[in-house]
Amino acid sequence: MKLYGSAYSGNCLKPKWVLDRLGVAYEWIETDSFDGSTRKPEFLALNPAGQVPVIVLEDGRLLAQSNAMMLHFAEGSNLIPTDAYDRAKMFEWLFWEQYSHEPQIAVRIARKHFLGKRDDELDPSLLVKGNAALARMELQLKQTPFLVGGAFTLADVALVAYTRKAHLGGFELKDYPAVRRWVARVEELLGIESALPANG
Ligand SMILES: N[C@@H](CCC(=O)N[C@@H](CS)C(=O)NCC(=O)O)C(=O)O
Repeated sequence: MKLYGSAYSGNCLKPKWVLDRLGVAYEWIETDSFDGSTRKPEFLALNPAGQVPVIVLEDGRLLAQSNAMMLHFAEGSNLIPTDAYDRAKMFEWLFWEQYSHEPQIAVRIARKHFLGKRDDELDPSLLVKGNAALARMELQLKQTPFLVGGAFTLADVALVAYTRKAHLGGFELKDYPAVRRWVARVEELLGIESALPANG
């Protein structure tokens, strides 16, 4: 399998982490989403949306969208709850991540950290809505060790991707202690280096 992604993109790391955890072999093809690579005809033939991540499966079929990719790879594993309600709660977090978390937190990280925009050049609602998303997670993680109760699921993989780097977007994780502890817990389970700032 060939996984096209950028090592700087949380969306791309999500399916990578799942494949690594499940011990599935694949080739990583580093693809920059800022330098025009995802607009080239050969890339658009893989994903007409012009976005990474996208994967070419062993039989040549294509799959894009980080959460769809994770769900495909994790089918039948303990990253997806078997209980129907818990599975639906996992989906609740996955859909929420794409609508209420990633568009604020990942976008602010991209504009501030990667594109070097000053705070006064950024849409002020990104900070407000991003903090609201972190507060929503804090509320849950004060009560349970993972987003879907006691089990580590794809909801945690999806949401840790940008939460662990939220400080690069100007968010203060020290204001969300339960989220901060959860990030460390999930990073350890994924076997990845801590991205949390020492004091932030
Ligand atoms: N909802 C998509 C978002 C993918 C996405 O936004 N990819 C970015 C990199 S993180 C990209 O390729 N951007 C280039 C573009 O949109 O032109 C997913 O979860 O896979």
